[in-house]
Amino acid sequence: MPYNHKAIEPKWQKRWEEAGYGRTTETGRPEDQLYHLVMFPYPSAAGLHVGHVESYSAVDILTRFRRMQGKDVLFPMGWDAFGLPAENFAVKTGVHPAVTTQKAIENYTRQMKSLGLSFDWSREVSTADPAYYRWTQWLFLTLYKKGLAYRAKAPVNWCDGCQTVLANEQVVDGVCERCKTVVVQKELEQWFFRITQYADRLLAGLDTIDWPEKIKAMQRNWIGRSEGAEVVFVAESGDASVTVFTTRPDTLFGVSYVVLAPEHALVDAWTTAEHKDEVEAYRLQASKKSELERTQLEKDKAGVFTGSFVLHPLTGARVPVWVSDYVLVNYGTGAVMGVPAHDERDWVFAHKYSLPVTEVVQATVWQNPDPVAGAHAATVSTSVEGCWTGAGALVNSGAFNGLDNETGKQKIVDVLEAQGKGKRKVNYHLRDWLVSRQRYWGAPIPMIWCDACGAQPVPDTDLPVRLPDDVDFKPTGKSPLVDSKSFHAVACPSCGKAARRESDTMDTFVDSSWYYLRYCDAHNDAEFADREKLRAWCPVDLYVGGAEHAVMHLLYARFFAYTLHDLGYVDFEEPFTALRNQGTILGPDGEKMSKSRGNVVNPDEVVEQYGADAIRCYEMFMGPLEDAKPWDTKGIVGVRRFMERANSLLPKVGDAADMETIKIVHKTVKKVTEDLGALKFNTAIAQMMTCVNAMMECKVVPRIAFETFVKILAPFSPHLAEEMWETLGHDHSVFEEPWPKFDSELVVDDVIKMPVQVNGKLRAALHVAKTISEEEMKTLALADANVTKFLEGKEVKKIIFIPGRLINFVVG
Ligand code: ANZ
Ligand code: ZN
Repeated sequence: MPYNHKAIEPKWQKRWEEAGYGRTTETGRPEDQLYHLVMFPYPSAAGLHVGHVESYSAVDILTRFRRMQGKDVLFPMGWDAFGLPAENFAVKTGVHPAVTTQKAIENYTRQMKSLGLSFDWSREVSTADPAYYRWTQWLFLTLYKKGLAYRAKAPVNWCDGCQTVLANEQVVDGVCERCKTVVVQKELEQWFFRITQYADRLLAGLDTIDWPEKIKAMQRNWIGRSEGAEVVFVAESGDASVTVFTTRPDTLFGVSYVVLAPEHALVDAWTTAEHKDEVEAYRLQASKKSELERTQLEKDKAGVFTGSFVLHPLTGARVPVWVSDYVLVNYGTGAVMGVPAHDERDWVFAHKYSLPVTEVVQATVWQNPDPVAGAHAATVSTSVEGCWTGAGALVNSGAFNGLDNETGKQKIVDVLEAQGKGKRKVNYHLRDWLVSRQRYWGAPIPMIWCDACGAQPVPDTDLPVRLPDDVDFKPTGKSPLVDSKSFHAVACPSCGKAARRESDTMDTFVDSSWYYLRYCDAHNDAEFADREKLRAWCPVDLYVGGAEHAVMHLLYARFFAYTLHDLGYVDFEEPFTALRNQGTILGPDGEKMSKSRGNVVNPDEVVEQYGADAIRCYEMFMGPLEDAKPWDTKGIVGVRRFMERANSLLPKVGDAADMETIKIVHKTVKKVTEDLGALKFNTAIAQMMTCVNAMMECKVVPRIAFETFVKILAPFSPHLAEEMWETLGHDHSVFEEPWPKFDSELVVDDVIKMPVQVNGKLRAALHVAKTISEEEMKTLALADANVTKFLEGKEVKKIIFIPGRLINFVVG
């Protein structure tokens, strides 16, 4: 029986809106309050895509289910509204980003409502709303006052495409994550957040949260904890020294040169007159390269000699000092000891410039007690032949000869520490978060520059610092705010003299690092959120979104939570207790959906043709939530047919004492309840399909069974379920019904096929009552010829009996 989704879906959406369905009741019973969050979208002109529908539907289903279980669930929605696409559109067309963004938000809202998503719209937030970014600015100032926000001149990532600096996290394989322009390094003064101060805790916290291992691994890798030592090389002249960072102090006796990064502070002082021109030319050339070009292994490792020498800390040998751009100034100490025999980059470099290569770690099989592992170790050599980066015994290393290199490493550092020539050191690859952007469509950084007083924070009472409208959007490499007269002229809050506002805006990741807090108390204009409300809802119980946010958003949000915790604003450190990533929905051709491929499925069209209930259920039925899966039009037709079949049962509902059907529904309740708890939507739907098929066989479908079925269908297919519920004669919403319980007696099959094993091998399978006792089962099994055949002449040592599952005879 087809049903008219175009009539019933808007009807129920209107009723829910009127009844305020989705609004939290704030029960005040923390044990009943849950916080379900989906990553809020950037409202783009393209509208929602099927990937949004996937994660939003999943969490909507779970939320409606928990509400029926009596929970008060916070399930909010908002807009990550600042950002470059709207600004770039303004550059092209002159249409103000606020206008474009507002239009997009309206479209997204319409689409979300058409899908029957039960967000608590009373808590909607937009990061571009001054009432919101006022608190983003307050957060900036709070970090600033605690020394966690600072301005510094540093080599930073510059994207010529976006005409702005980028955070390290926004540079992917050397190119701008957004526009793919190769990112270059520039020395610029910028604003940073001191995320590195939290490196250790951000690492340790990962062990306490229920997140996908893959995401945790990416964060660990990004934080990049690296254990090693700093080693001091004193200049030959004796009046200066350079410190290097190495993870391989065991290779100290293999050092044949020291390399400084071209930007290293010692380069000028240590370059002799004779080498000045060459070094200068080299530095200029290096400054034009991207970090990608500098770190690629295949690249020719070029460098220049400074003319100076340092002394080896243990042997006293003369070691030449070179400059090369394969050493990065902003990692470790910006200086490296070159060990060509055991480091691939050093190997290439040494061969190019004929520097000595001394083997100090010998990959010998004999010294490994396990010959197999030893042989294996010897085969996993390196991509550069002759260069051994693995383990082995120390040779050419004086008193340390013969030690395995791990032991040698510790002993060598012990000696360096004892002689004051080095110390153990842990480094992190994580860099401080660069948060200033030279763009318009973002939250202004609330600082004021005064010639007399220097950088001054905007007083809290003057927040928000609003974005002006009199700007030219054309990017010039400077913030468009620089030229807004109305914006930058301001009195210094300290001395009152004429000063100017900071004209950079904040990275939009700052906006999105704390939005989940604002939902707890979206309209508070005295605080970013009330402490009690934060306590009631946070941390987020379940967060669902795309895996592409593994390091940026998810790391920044964790950093903010840790800082707010330390500053006494929140009780928790980890913001998201559990995280799940939805898998990518591919086009019908199995490829990533893209405009150019023409394989994009537009959710609006699917809703129009098949209905919101059908797209929700179909996307959940496609496969496990976290898997990538291709769109299949036949699939959605099948899901729609399932709902029509369910609907077609209505006229058959009546009084019948049909235990078989009642049992199937109980089994379905059990399966759906358990599957929802585990976010296994696809198998829950499969069970409901089985249930409908069974009911199709009935002459009369017992009312009690059918009503129970409608209740469990409701979270998945809310409109149709409400309509069916009404047709069944109810005048209240099905969502006011408690989630059905199953009777455990009714979900067991009475007769099962119990396997009989002898020494774990299957020898028979007998139809028996599920509740059969061990004694009875033993008797039956021993009456089976195939079992006795295998027991003959043997002693039964033990009988393993798992009630309802199996019996196993262990014989000797
Ligand atoms: C000597 C050595 C011998 C090294 C050897 C490796 C193998 P991670 O794991 O990333 O911390 N290094 C140190 N600072 C660097 C910089 N600023 N730019 C480029 N390379 C730098 O790597 C640490 C290793 O990378 C250090 O250990 C150093 O080279 C190099 F057989 O020191 B090693
Ligand atoms: Zn860019």
